[in-house]
Amino acid sequence: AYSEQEVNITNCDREPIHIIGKAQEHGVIVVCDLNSFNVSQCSENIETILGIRHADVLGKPLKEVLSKKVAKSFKKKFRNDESLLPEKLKIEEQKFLCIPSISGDHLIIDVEPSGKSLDPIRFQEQLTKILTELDESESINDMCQQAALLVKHLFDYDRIMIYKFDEEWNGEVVAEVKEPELDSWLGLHYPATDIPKPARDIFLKQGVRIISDVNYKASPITPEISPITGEPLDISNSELRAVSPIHIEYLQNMKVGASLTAAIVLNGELWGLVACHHYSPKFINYHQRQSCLFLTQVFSNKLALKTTKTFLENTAKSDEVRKKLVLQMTSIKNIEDALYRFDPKFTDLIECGGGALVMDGEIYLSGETPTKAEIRYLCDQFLAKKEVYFSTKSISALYPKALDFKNTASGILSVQIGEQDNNFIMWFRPEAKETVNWGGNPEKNGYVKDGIEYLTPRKSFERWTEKVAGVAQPWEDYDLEAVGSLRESIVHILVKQQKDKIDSLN
Ligand code: BLA
Repeated sequence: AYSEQEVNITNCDREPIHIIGKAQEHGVIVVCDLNSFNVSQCSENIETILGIRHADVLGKPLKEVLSKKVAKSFKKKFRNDESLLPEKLKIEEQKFLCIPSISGDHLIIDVEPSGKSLDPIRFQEQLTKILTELDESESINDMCQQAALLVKHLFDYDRIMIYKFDEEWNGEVVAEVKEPELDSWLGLHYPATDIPKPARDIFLKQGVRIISDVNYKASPITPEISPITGEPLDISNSELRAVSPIHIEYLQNMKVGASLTAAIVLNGELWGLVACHHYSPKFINYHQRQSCLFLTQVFSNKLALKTTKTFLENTAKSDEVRKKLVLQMTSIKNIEDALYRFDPKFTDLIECGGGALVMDGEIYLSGETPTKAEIRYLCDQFLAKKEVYFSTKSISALYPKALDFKNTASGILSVQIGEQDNNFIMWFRPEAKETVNWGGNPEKNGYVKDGIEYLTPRKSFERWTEKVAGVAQPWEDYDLEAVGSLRESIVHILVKQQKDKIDSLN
């Protein structure tokens, strides 16, 4: 069973947030049996929100608990295999929205205040604005900034961030729009543990989520165990699902009162989040959350287009350089001279700090590099045992001696030329230095409770900074592509030179 005590900062991935068994305070979770359409479980705040006694609803037909209309519509759509849509509900002049989702044999209904209904013309204006403004942005950075501005404009949270994941699920704040009195968090990084895998998985499915009041009292869903399955109920599709106590502490440490989070998805994977903070409670209604979902979907589509475009542009740029290098190699004959004595050099092929050619026992350097002795040692002790292509953004993680030259070569991309000889072409990238700091932030450094260290984002940031010693900007797939093409060209030229030599002897 679920126990808060068992979870601490070292095992976040194991917290079973999908069966948390509680609802946020601003709405009621009503669960019913999809066979009988009788209510099987319900959050206890039904008394305060809908004025219905909890004891009176269990086992009752859904139509008697909510309304005939709502129950009939869900039932009909479910039985016809149609997708279920939110239904309006009015109880004593108060307007609610019943938002359905399905979990196994259960229908889960989030009953929440419907808020002001949206004027359809204004709604359409909003969507058009989203489309045009994101369309006009030039780069991915620009698009992130535009998206943050749009979200600020639409929902007015105090701080809007676009948070981007790296390949290990650490994240960086890449765009921010905020109230002027707040410190900027732009450029700050956080470790993957701040958003554990279960939380990321739910985002991928659900897309958008609010925490309306960080200091709320979660309302238990009772009975705790589903009478239908005899197991805890998976409520991960419910937007009203209560929040992990660890994440609540995290937000409380930041003095955040409410949040809105939305997923940015690229090629089926979580690329990043729109993360919004408010410094007091804040509820945005279902329709507003749908607008936010629309925004992130438009954003995701544009992101896919821009990413493809960036790949093609970089590949084209490298290909220009590769063609010139080929021309130099075919006219000069001496391959190493052709690669590093003229303009362009092999280091112009991709973005790097420097590079080395290791050819027939000689080493030729270009740009910022480790010493020749260090490179020779690296080739003999490490690279010679690797595949033809080798790349890493942190060579020191695999070969600790490399920390000595982290300022020139934390990242290494190398190709072997010729299978037997130890001939290599290598590109280097220096350690990516973190330039942003928390200057002037008066916040404390996290705290310890019951022997467990809990984290504030500031502490997370410091932990991240320690972790990235000896780590360079990662190599992109277009870098690998460019290096692969160059190798093919060189092999081609070498084979031809060999053949010409043999022909001239005959
Ligand atoms: C969830 N952590 C989250 C979420 C975000 C972050 C955005 C999703 C919130 C939501 O569902 O609405 C992290 N938020 C950030 C970061 C920034 C921010 C990095 O604004 C930076 C500006 N959190 C920890 C540690 C643990 C942890 C150490 O820091 C684990 C022990 C857990 N985070 C945690 C859990 C959730 C979470 C369990 C899921 C909460 C839930 O959905 O119930």
